[in-house]
Amino acid sequence: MKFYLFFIILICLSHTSHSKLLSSQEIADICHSDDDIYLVDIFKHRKPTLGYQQDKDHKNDIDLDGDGLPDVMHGDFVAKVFELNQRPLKTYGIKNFGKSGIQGALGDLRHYIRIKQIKKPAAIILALSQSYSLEKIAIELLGNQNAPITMSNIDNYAEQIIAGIKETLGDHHSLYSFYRDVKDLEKLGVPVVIAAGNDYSTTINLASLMGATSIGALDLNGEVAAYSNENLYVNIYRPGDYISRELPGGIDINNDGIVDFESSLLTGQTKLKDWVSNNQPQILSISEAQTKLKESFLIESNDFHQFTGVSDQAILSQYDQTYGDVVHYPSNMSFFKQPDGTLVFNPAKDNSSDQVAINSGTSFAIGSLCN
Ligand SMILES: [Ca+2]
Ligand SMILES: [Ca+2]
Repeated sequence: MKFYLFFIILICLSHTSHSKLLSSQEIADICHSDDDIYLVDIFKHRKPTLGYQQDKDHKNDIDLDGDGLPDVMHGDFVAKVFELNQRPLKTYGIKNFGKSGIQGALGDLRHYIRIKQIKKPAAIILALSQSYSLEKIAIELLGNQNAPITMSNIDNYAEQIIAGIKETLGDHHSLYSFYRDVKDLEKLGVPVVIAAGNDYSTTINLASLMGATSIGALDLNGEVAAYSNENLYVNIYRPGDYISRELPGGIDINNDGIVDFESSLLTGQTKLKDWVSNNQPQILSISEAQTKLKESFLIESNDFHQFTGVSDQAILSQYDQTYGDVVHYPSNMSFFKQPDGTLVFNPAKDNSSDQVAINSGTSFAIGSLCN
């Protein structure tokens, strides 16, 4: 009896979720179809097709003009990136990325599809990242700190991890409800596409092992971006780095000479690149950064010759107190040290003077889905 049970368990464990990942061809078919693609995100500047438009006094999170002060919300930026690829987009606005936000959005969309209030969309895309280290998965979700789990065999444990989420965090937790939503939408024939996560491949985005297709980011050289998660759940990559260039009238993010965000949206204070060239910025190690968050300084990054700019408006989330590291987003104003000791901001590597900021992330790679 034990022997049979062992085989039944083995069969369950060997079940992989790979087959549900969309292929490049399926993504192309989605992009070329006449069906809608819905982006679930937070919008403030743009009025979403469905859902909630964030209040005017809600703090923005994307800095477009490089002064360290955010100008628009995440969803405003992702939708803009998407539309620069000439693919129409519908949007569902949420208040936050917490439980009620995603769960409410996917629940509403599922309901509207079922009752035929909206036409079945070609895909739903969103940037849900719930990162767990292998150690945390083993201890908290598998209940066994010695579980022989690795980045390459994790899919063998997917079912157990999902069961662990239900058991440990509860079936109302955002992760478990996301899993149920993905399964329900799959039954309705609607794939869910997510950002792979910006964790430098050190952790796993648990949303990736739930049957959603994860999109990783490419850098400006067309290589997998350093920050992008790269693991067995990520089979599609898209450009994730967008340089802001200052033009008369606003900011251009795709270097076509056409303004994408008008000046009226921008905070327009001293640009970090100007501040750096006019001051002798204090260079701190990551461990020293926490106490200086209210001041302007540069953090020495892992790359010896690279420094990450932090302005006095930098938000505390840039410093991850648990791990003592600076999280990738939104601290991505990277300066490089020249042989003469000066620091330059030159992400385009063309020395152009109109570069003022760069926004990078796998969220923006989902914006580039139909690139
Ligand atoms: Ca700004
Ligand atoms: Ca443009």
